[in-house]
Amino acid sequence: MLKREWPKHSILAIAIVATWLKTYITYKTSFSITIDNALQEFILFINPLSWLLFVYGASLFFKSDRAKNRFILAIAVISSVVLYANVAFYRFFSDFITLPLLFQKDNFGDLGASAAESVFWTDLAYFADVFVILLAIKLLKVKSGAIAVKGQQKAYFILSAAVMFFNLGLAEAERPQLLTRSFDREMLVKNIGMYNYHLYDVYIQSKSQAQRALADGSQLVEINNYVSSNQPEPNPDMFGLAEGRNLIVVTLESLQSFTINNEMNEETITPFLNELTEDEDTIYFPNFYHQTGLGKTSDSEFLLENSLYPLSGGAVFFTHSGNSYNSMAESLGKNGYHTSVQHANTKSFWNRDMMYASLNVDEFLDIDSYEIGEGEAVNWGMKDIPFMEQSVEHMAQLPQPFYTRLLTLTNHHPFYLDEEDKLIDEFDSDSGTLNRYFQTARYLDESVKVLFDELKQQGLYENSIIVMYGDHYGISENHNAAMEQYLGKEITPYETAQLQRVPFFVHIPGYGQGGIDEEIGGQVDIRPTIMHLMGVETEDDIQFGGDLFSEEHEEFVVFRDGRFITEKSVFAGNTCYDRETGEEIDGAACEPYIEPAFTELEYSESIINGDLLRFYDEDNGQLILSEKELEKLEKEQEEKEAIEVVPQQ
Ligand code: GP9
Ligand code: MN
Repeated sequence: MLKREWPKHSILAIAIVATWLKTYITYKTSFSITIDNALQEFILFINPLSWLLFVYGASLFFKSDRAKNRFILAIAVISSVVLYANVAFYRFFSDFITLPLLFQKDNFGDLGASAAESVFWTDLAYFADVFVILLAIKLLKVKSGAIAVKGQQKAYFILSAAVMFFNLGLAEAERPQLLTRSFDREMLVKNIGMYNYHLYDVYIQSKSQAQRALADGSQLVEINNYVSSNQPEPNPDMFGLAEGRNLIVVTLESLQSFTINNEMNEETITPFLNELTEDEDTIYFPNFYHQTGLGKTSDSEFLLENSLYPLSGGAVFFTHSGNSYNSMAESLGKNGYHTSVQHANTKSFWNRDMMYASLNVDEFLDIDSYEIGEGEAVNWGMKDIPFMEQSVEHMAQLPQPFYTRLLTLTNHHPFYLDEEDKLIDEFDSDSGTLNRYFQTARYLDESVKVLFDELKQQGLYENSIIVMYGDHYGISENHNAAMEQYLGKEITPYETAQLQRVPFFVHIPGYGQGGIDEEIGGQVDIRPTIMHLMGVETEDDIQFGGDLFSEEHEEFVVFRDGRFITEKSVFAGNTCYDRETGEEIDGAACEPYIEPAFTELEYSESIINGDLLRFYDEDNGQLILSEKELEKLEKEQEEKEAIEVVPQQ
């Protein structure tokens, strides 16, 4: 074998196969990547290939054998280092490396020391391909004159591109919108591979870094003026009503308002929540809208914590987790609250672990804080009922007063449920999704009842306030035909906009004056509404929402895609509708709001892209501007005054 002469590109071929197999074996042995079906396993198997074909293939451009081999070896070493760094990191943090993490290590303890502890000499196995290539170079007699003919090179790279598109195609089929929504590092590694994931990560991070570098504090002045002139005064009857109590915020996964106080084939969908709408300690908002974009649940969390709009493209939890924010968690934290989020899912999902650090959430109780017994998982993971039970157990251990957020999961697409948890029948349309949705919504309702019961049992109920909101729609427009059957009416752009209503409940034990509040609002209003109930002023905060209890609250809800709702109108599909009747009306009713809607979204977007809140001092509400920026502002002011003088002459 050693004597015979090997074909020209043997070293290249050996390198590709060796690194490919090593990477796959590493996936299987060193990370816990969940695989649900054969297709996912297949994608995982082929995903290292596209990158390896390209990068090793670059050796075809080298003229001498020596240079070519050195290049191949260098690539093998670099890719092994990248892979191994992830292995060592994963041992400690159960997560893959992402660039901002390398700069945010303060939040995550002493990275260096922990990394050193997770290194063993047997780890040399992760460099197995380097040794194989070295041996091959030393021992094999490869045919010389290794310059590839142009045609061959072309064929090679066409093949590499084909492999890449094949991989991406499969990934897209398995996980639609994988790159635009970029939910989870594990999902990315699983679908596009470790090496491509890092390229993608570098791209995303450098894009946001570039925008950040170009931004300066003076941009915040105009925004600050705009926001402060739009802040409604708190309602004195409600301000501080829940001061000092524990705050429990529940995210009702995919729950839309059409399920509340409604029936499906004569069965009640949400009996417990319906009861709450009539309860004297609860205020229920039926005209409340979600404002999320591609970041779905995480966007709703972003809106609620910051009262900023999420991004028009991508999930802000992923793209801007390194920014400065002035979150509700941070603010309540400063007011003596212990802050936490409880969610029985992997912590890297939606990049939550990173983002929560930026939002100053003290503690993230992720899947590792839950014991999932037999029969306690379905669909996306832990069932909501045991989740509620264990979350309340956690609460009993938390220092008080606490602010904790619970993220439910069972009422999530594709809405699967075990037989024993189906409390009502399926619906009878052509859409299995909608048919099952009623059952999972019913189950979610039951879990909320369990939450209330458990809180009472633990003695936590009286001294808490419970806020609940639907995060986004569960039934997309793909199911319009089935929805038409259920609602018994045609789904126009107006109806679609109205279907973006999600329930919003504020439950204050002992309040006694609850009821249905018809005020029109959106998720951007949650922060000021809650903060005022908790007795925290927000007049100096940079936030786009307003207190729903305030007499001055403006009824104007802007969706992330530019649609909007006002007291009189609904603007959707570029058409103006009467909000009450749904009839098309003269565009003049919507016209005055089109520009302001756009301005709000733009302002919010530039805060995020420029990381502008780093120029804002949340302790005194002052802007932090450099000398140069102050000069620039003064000059602008002078120019403005000069212009104003001209017409009077
Ligand atoms: C995942 C859960 C669901 O942790 O929040 O996310 P979604 O797909 O609804 O955005
Ligand atoms: Mn969700």
